[in-house]
Amino acid sequence: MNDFTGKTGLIVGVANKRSIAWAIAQALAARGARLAVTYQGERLEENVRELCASLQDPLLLPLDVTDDGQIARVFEAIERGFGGLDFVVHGAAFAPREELSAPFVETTREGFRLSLDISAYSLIALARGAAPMMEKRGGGSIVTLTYLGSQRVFQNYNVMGVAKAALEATVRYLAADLGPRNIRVNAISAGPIKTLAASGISGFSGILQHYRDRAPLRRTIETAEVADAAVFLLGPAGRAVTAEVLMVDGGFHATGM
Ligand code: NAD
Ligand code: 0WE
Repeated sequence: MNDFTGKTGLIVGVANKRSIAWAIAQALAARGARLAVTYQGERLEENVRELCASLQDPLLLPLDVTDDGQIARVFEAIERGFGGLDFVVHGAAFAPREELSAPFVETTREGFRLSLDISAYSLIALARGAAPMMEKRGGGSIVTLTYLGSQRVFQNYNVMGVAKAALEATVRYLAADLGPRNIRVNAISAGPIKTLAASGISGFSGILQHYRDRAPLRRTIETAEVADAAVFLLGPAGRAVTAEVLMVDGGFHATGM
């Protein structure tokens, strides 16, 4: 059920070994998948190159998701290198640091634009690039990463919450659009994990402790647990699941008082 031998995938959102997208890449590679892994700019290239040394014949490609030219070149390289594509993992998110500390009402037009461009629009652009190659393979599966801050207010998550709400709606609209071509689109809503994207967010250890105290499982989650959910959604076990937001948060989302 969870065999990815002969399958090829695109992984976007690896910054370092703690990245959720990296845990997903490892889980897929361990099951036989061949991967194209992208890095955002030269600053991260060396890091990602070292990680990918452990993969079987990876394609390493630069990708800033705000750049349509780079997106086009990624799919050209995959067509040339792999001759097809079965899945995409989207783990790119960004909001300017100030937007995650100032009061939400102070959200700037440019901060809003950039946050939604990188964190939500990019899924549409990647799905459009991937769809023709997936269709040739008889279908495909796309997974993105989201957070409960899309549905509930978390102090300081601010415009990222708005971006994740847009991302989750994008999942549903893409699923409806691409479903007839047997391309599935889903999101995993992960509980908080101390990754690069979480570092420097003031009060993050307090958020982790709140989940330990309140989540039904009384603990936080690990990247490997998100990866197992991704393996399900990307592989044949998830073949009837699309337009879904799968909560992988120890049950925190269900708690009230
Ligand atoms: P991370 O910092 O390892 O990953 C974020 C990635 O986004 C980085 O690889 C970064 O290079 C990439 N990125 C940012 N701007 C980009 C751009 N313009 N072009 C291309 N890539 C760009 O942190 P992570 O926690 O692994 O985050 C991955 C995803 O998981 C994000 O969507 C995040 O919102 C989501 N998520 C994280 C948590 C958490 O607590 N860590 C919880 C739920 C969801
Ligand atoms: O999606 C995220 C964080 C994404 C993120 C992180 C940063 C930090 C560095 C986006 N943009 C930036 N910009 C930077 O300059 N998470 C789900 C993790 C997270 O971030 C929070 C959280 C949680 C959880 C911010 C405030 C409150 C809770």
